[in-house]
Amino acid sequence: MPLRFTTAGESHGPALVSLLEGMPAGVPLLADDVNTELARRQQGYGRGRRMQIETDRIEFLSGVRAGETLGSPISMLVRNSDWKNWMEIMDPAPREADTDGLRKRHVTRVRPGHADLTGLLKYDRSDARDILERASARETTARVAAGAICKVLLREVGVRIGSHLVHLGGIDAARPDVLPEDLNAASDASPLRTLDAQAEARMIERIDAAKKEGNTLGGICEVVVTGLPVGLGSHVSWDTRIDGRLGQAMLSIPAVKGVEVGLGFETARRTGAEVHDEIEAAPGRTRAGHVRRRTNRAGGTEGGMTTGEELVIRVAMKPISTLMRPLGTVDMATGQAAQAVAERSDVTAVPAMGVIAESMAAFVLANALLEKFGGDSLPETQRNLNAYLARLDERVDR
Ligand code: EPS
Repeated sequence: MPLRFTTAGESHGPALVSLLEGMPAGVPLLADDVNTELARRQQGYGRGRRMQIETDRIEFLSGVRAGETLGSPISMLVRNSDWKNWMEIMDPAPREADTDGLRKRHVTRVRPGHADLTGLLKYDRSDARDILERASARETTARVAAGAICKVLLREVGVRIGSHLVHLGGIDAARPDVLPEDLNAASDASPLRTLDAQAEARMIERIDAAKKEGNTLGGICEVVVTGLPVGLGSHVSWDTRIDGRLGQAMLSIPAVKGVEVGLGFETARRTGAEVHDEIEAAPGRTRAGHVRRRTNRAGGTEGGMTTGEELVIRVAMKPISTLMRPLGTVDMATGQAAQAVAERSDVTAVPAMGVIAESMAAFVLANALLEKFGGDSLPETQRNLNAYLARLDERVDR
């Protein structure tokens, strides 16, 4: 894997860390390129109070100098403003025993659907805070930071990633046949990141009602990538297939339960003639190999490789598992039936999930790009890509 990233940090600890290795030198990079993406992730109607406390911003700790990447590991720090309210609870120093005050804050009434219970059993802990602090979707801040840099690399080679929300809590948004040229400019203008204003109004009512009920809502976002060259990923082995790699990345996002590429599950219901995209010559479409699919039901991949058509992925998120009107559970301290803990949370975070899905897609695609074209500097990567594109051009000139 030419590109790797890892994250560290607890939700109410001092900070989050994002470490990205393998980015070529010479990629123009400003803190603002990352901060803009972090701010996008913090948006969305239905978020809780925590998003008013935090204004996520990175500090580069390494890997960037004078506005360009150096080719060395890029590390970024995002401080948690809320930490000051959690310093005693999150203190790493050893303590003899928890005070009564601290013990009262133990999480033992584990939430159905959350990592609380399984994590507590697996890691042999008595306070589920030891699990939930890391299971928290706060971690996705650090993913978006790494993904933002991958997006810059992709932008430099003509690839753009956007997303929009297509479903929330039982309400579908209409998807326009032709998406706006700048997808994110259009979707970010909506409080739910959807392109259907009528559906948006109904979704907002649905969120308000769920909030009153102490309930939560899930939904679906669509990620769209344009400008990809044909041939990222490979058919040759299970773990080189681009759709498999995208699927893994998407399913690793907290609360994501399903991923579709193109028509996805619908392909299973149709005949072959209704599924496969007919191919026609299209001189000038270099990145697709001078052909066009008349339709794009495949969603931009065939044989585990990008086709050069738009990549279209749909990502489904379940409702958040912290309900203000809690579900029944077992208190793991006493073994008695109980109501689950109701920690402050969001009614829905589906709009934010779209931004996280973009970031994960950016990482997978940047990785596949560097795998195919390599390069220790951005100009070298670009030269290698251009040589490949020139070869695709030669094939039509024959
Ligand atoms: C989260 C619970 C809430 C969310 C949080 C994810 O945080 P808190 O417990 O501090 O109120 O706001 O999301 C973020 C902090 C974030 O940055 O997205 C959870 O339990 O997963």
